[in-house]
Amino acid sequence: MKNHEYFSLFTTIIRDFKLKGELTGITCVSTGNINDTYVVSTVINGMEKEYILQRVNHKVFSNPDKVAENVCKVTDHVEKKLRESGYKDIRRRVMRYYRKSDGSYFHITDDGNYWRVLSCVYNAVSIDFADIPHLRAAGIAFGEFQNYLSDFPAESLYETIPDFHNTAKRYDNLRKAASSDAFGRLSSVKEEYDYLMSMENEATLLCKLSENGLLPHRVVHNDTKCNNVMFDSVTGEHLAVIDLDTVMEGLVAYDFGDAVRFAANPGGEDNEDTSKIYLDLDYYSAFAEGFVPCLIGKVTDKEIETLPDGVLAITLELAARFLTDYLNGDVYFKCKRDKHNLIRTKAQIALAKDVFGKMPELRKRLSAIVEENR
Ligand code: GN1
Ligand code: MG
Repeated sequence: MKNHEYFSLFTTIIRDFKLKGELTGITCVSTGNINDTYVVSTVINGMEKEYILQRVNHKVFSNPDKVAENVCKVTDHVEKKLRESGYKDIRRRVMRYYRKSDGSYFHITDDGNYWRVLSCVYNAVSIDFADIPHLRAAGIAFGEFQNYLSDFPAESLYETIPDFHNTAKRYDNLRKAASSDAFGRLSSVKEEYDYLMSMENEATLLCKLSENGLLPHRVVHNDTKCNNVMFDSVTGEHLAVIDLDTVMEGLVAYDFGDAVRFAANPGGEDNEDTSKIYLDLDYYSAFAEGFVPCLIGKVTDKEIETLPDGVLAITLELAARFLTDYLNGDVYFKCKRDKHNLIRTKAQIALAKDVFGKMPELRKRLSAIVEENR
């Protein structure tokens, strides 16, 4: 779409939601791989107010209304917990969905796209490459989020993406994509495919422990990239946890693992130069120092002990998902470069190899944090 088309669409959406003020500016947030996100500015009586406008990818989230219901149940619950804890500035600590006057959550365009409006946390930033203080704060944000949801009725949540972090199923999907090889790409990715297959036991370890009743399922965030935490732009303090579309039952180790996978790799998730990719142990420690103390006494010892396994499992799982999408012809993740899914696969594999070599150190550092906080 051209600029003036966005302007006209967003003006229509703002009117549809009966938001006050005139649209004055649009900024695209280009980091997401699934939904399309924009920050829009409006002005009313000389005062500026920002909102998030987001197109929900309804191929990935096939039931957007159910996603909205989930998110609202979760944000209501978190809000209640924040109030009970005596927080004052609630609007900065939890994001909200706007509803239309008929109660619905979406502006649906003639071409069938679902647009929603979310509150914008003021005087706050989201950070793709967090430094150590921000990472520690992100750890606390996701740890507290976990605690707020510890008594949330899991059965009331709709499964927005079935088997989202079922690594065994993700591996099955990879095998299926390889056996049909619909785009003739398998021969060029044999090395990556073989490596992932050789790591299947490590990747599925936590799923097996869970199947055997050794790790409980809890309501977790499921997409704990540090850019899903808003930070105060001046103090760096953590504010709202955002991107709640995948809040579902899952394993705590995957929330821990995904946060570390994303934030403790200074090379970034899709760096073509894999020599830049590694797990920075101090970044790992910083996140763990924020996250783990929130969990102690609230989750089982086995859950704590297996947190490092989550880093390896989720990195392998994401590599498998990227490679599956590459073999399937790039239908799921947005591709912003040629062979983007293959580049992402290689980056995640490079990271998984480094994580694998550092597992003893990850366990050692975790034990030290646990000892200090018991
Ligand atoms: C997707 O769109 P984004 O960045 O919030 C994906 C996550 C991946 C992530 C990798 C619904 O999240 O699972 O970890 O890309 N979300 C979905 O960057 O598949
Ligand atoms: Mg997300």
